[in-house]
Amino acid sequence: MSTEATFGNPQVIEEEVDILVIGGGMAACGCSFELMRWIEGTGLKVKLVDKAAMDRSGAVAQGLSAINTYMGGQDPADYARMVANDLMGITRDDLAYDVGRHVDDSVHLFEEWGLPIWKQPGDEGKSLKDGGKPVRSGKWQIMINGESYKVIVAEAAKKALGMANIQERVFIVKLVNDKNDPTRVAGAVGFSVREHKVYVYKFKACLLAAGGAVNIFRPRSVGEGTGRAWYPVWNAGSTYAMAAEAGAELTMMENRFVPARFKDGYGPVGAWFLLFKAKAVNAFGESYMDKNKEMLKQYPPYGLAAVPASCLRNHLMMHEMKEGRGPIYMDTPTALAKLAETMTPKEIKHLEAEAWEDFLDMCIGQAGVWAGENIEPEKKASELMPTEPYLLGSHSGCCGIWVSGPEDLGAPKEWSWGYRSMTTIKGLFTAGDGVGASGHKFSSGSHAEGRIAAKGMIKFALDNKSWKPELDTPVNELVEEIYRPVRTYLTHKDYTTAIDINPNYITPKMLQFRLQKIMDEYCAGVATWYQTNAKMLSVCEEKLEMLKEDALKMRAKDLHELLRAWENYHRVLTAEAHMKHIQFREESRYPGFYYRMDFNLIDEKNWKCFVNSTYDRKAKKWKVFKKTHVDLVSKPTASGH
Ligand code: SFD
Ligand code: AMP
Repeated sequence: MSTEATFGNPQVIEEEVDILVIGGGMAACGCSFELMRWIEGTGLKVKLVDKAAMDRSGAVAQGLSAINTYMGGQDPADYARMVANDLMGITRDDLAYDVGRHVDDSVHLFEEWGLPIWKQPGDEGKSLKDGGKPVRSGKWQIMINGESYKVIVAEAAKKALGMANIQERVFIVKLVNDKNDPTRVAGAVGFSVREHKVYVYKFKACLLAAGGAVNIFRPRSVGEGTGRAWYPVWNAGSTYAMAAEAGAELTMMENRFVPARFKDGYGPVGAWFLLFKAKAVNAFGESYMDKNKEMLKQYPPYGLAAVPASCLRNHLMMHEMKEGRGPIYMDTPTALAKLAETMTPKEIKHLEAEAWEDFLDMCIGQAGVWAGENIEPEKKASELMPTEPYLLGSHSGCCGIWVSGPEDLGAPKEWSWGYRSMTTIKGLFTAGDGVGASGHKFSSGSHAEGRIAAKGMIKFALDNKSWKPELDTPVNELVEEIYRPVRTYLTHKDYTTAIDINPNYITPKMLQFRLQKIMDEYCAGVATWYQTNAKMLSVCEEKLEMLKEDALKMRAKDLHELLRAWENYHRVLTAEAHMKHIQFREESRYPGFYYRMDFNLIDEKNWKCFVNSTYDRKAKKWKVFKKTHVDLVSKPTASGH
């Protein structure tokens, strides 16, 4: 019999390292770079595994046109206050402050590695580190020529790690707990998306930084646009699902981000609002932020915030749409005309080029929409639209995993348990989209947070140097589980003449449609204008239970479908966590992101708290509970925190 690896008979590769980095995005690149700074002489072995190719993997794949978190001399406590305000008061100020005090160093490194950062006239050629003044689009954001941002950041990480310690195109399916201690992780298992190989890693510590969750809700894009989304479609909830299954405590999974975006292409709006000073208007040219500002008074911090929270901006916008005054437009012609008032014709041409470059640097599809619809932004306004919901912890959202924070910021003792960035499961660390209750890190903050986690991981690995990981499940069982969709396909494929139609299995694509429909219609998606209630949520719960059962019957006719099958499995579990948290929090904390119509208010007395949860992998049950929130930066003090 041949021993050659085939589709149904993968080669199994087992490897033991000290530290495994799962993901190759901003957080993972930051972590890798920092790990290698401290590792010399320790004898620790590191490996990074990414489902894609690091040069273009993750949210920064297409590039970005701004770095949204850069202090540049501002107080990290002010930053932590902004984060809390934008996320309606419930964030971990200790985590946000820690990112704030470290983030600039990452940005300085990006520039040193070759990322072009816009400078004020006269400061061109002077680096940020040497006092060069950046072009700020907003209080915290700086402009970059960022088409190759990810390539630059990945190059530094790859150089630090060495290619021998990097495994690309391997999708990690699950973490494996330790045989002798269920509160500890000992390994991770995944498969190659190019070859018939299953990889089994054992380790002392691991960073789980596989991004946020996209395509859980039915997207607005249909037909030929299907697959177009704002956040990267390859962020499939792996971080949250794998952490939950390993037993880690999640936090704020009810939170989501519904970005207002340029319609159909999902082009980001930040540069238009902040750099070009454009206004968003209803169909009659009225600014809804001015017109509806009284509506802000009923929400904390009761009109006191300098900039209303992202969800509240949506809330005011949707009011116009629901009242019949849509579509909503970004008034690009007025903004550009105003800026052009004091410009020479050459400068005006440059300004128009910048408007295009904003999209060409990070969302080429939107430039495609402009070209396809004959939109010249200086002449014609563009429609804006609130998108389908996204789950993430690094952008303007804060769902994620509950982690150990810094010890020196006066946070409650129980927010810190020895190793910074470790989850409630021993040896399991996270960063970027993985860390809950502290959004607005963006690309730079995620990189910085990866670096912060690296130090905690080195400490943990050294403190446990003689410890040997032992998997709680035999390797052959793990391999069987991962290849189940393949077996299902091979066993049943000849039952019918059309391989997509078969009573014995469901295709990953169909399962994804089903998940998206359930979430859209019952869990406050676009179908119901982001509204739900307890009754709808219990229907959602029941349907998700059945979907979870059927998920075990997904088929994989090739390696690509095997990837899709496991991505969907992660999506279903993440969606379930989201639904359970929304069900538990009996208020509408994020108007404009979602509404519990049966509790359509913010209840500061009962719900100014974190909502956390754990998942029991064996019983397949969630436990959801409150956790006390403590404000660490509510009032500015002389020391800044
Ligand atoms: O315009 C597995 N972001 C912006 N940040 C900024 O600083 N400025 C901007 O301009 C930003 N904008 C923006 C942004 C993102 C997107 C998509 C657009 C516009 C269109 C946000 C940042 O990009 C984001 O905060 C960080 O990238 C988050 O970092 P991180 O590391 O948490 O996630 P990642 O970079 O997506 O990386 C995830 C990695 O995991 C891999 N992966 N590997 C193995 N097994 C699995 N099961 C895996 N699942 C995933 C991925 O391949 C990837 O390497 S704007 O909107 O404001
Ligand atoms: P976006 O392009 O919407 O992802 O936003 C990029 C950055 O700009 C983020 O830091 C946002 O919080 C910020 N931002 C976007 N729109 C506004 C706005 N209208 N007012 C203030 N900040 C904004």
